[in-house]
Amino acid sequence: MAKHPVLVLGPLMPYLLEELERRYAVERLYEEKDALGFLQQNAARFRAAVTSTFTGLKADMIDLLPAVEIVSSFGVGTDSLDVAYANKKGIKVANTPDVLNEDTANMAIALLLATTRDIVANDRFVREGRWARGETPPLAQGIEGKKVGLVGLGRIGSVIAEKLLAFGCDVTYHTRNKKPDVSYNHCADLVAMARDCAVLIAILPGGDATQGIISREVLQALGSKGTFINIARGSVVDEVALVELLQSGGLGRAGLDVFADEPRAPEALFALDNVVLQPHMGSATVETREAMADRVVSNLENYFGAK
Ligand code: 8YV
Repeated sequence: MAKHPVLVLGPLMPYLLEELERRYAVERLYEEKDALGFLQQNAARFRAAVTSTFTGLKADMIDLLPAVEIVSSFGVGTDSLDVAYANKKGIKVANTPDVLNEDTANMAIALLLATTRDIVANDRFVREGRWARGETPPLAQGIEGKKVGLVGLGRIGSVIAEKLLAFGCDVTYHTRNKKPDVSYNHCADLVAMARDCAVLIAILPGGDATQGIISREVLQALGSKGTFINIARGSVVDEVALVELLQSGGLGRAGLDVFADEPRAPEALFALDNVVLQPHMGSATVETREAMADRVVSNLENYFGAK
């Protein structure tokens, strides 16, 4: 049987491209010099496309794919995908949930420990010879017994909560609606929760509904001894306020894996010792990225298998 043509909209990890090529007649839109011309000539051939949270799927691209029935996306987040518009046009959009829960939760824990224990600043302290010269770094902060507030308690948030229990943290969470099946304390007022917590961890979806939800007021309530961890999306926090408060000491520490304008992180953060920065690495382990890739493929296979 001839292989189904599959249009890849943006760059993907080599493992995923190989797995796709094994099964489908893959064509790479992002390598076309004249992508629009290519689509005008060829779009009618593709019933399936592959994208990622990084490449996204905007309404104007959907309009250029008249024969596509399924878009399989690498990543769990759908904030860069216009799912509502795709669905309206009869296109199914599939993502890669669950397989990245553990590693993304581990990134939250890694940032929490790295940030509160000043791991990166103290690494620099040793390398710069300051320890050898007799200097003493300031004391760090412990997390045992501390109240940690999760902003969001979805699939990844729930895994973070379980891991926090092992560190002796007191877990509380903020979501629009209280979850019926969890025992953690629910806090409807995010500012009040921040005031009460030593640490706030953002793990909620991006998009219009959550834009700027971690406001200046929330960060101020977390305060000069507080730690903010973001493994969600840069869009969920007022980044200008975040930078200002970290510079002034109005907020104690931050561990940030995501930013408003990736791949750029605010340069003002680079000089700060109270901040640990990561280039959006939450799901970026070999194991998890391969599992995500397998999911992209199985989403297509299930679709074509069911047809
Ligand atoms: C990305 C992510 O998938 O899944 C998500 O929503 O943010 C990441 O795991 C990754 O950066 C690839 O686009």
